[in-house]
Amino acid sequence: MELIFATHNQHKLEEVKQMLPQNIQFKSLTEINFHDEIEETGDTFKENARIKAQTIYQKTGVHVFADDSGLVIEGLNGAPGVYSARYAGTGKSEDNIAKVLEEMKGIENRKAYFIAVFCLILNGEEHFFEGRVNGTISTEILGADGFGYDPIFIPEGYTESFAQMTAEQKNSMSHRGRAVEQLNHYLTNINV
Ligand code: ITT
Repeated sequence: MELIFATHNQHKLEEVKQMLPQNIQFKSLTEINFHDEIEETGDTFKENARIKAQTIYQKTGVHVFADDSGLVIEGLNGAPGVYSARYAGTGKSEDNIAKVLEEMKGIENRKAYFIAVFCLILNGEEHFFEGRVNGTISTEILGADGFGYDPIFIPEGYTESFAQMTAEQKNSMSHRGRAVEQLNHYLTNINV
């Protein structure tokens, strides 16, 4: 079966590749030679996941899935949310992190969660899978691994940030890990 992962984010690609079993393989957008930006005009993770998956499905007619994800911070009324990738406006993770730490100054409630919504289009039909992980926002940068907001997110029950964990550790509890688990379960059960 041919399956495309509709993302331009190499980190997502690597994480999902590590998590999906060998028998489920996918092609990246680079491999299918698709380099255009897909405009994320939705107000929700679900809508944006659908937009990305549908854009590639309309172009190729091939089975496809997309991941829309982000960090939701209680004390910032849900920001950066669907704007996580472009929060500081530069597209750079360091700037996004700096903006969050700045805006969190003086805010006591540091609770947050990461969410990933996957949209799978299989035989033209849409299926959605969602994963979440609760945690808190640290007061400083912790660790250098991972990507995005990993250096400031400490998952519940731990003292290390995602950027201080191994990829396996992060994947075992992350929002994306949980969404991939469901995707895998679905694909395995329908025997593709
Ligand atoms: P694609 O749309 O091409 O998949 P993107 O990076 O633009 O790539 P999103 O629109 O879903 O993806 O934005 C997700 C952003 O949320 C991402 O750029 C990070 O800043 C953040 N994010 C998502 N998952 C994360 C994770 O596991 N660790 C750290 N930050 C994460």
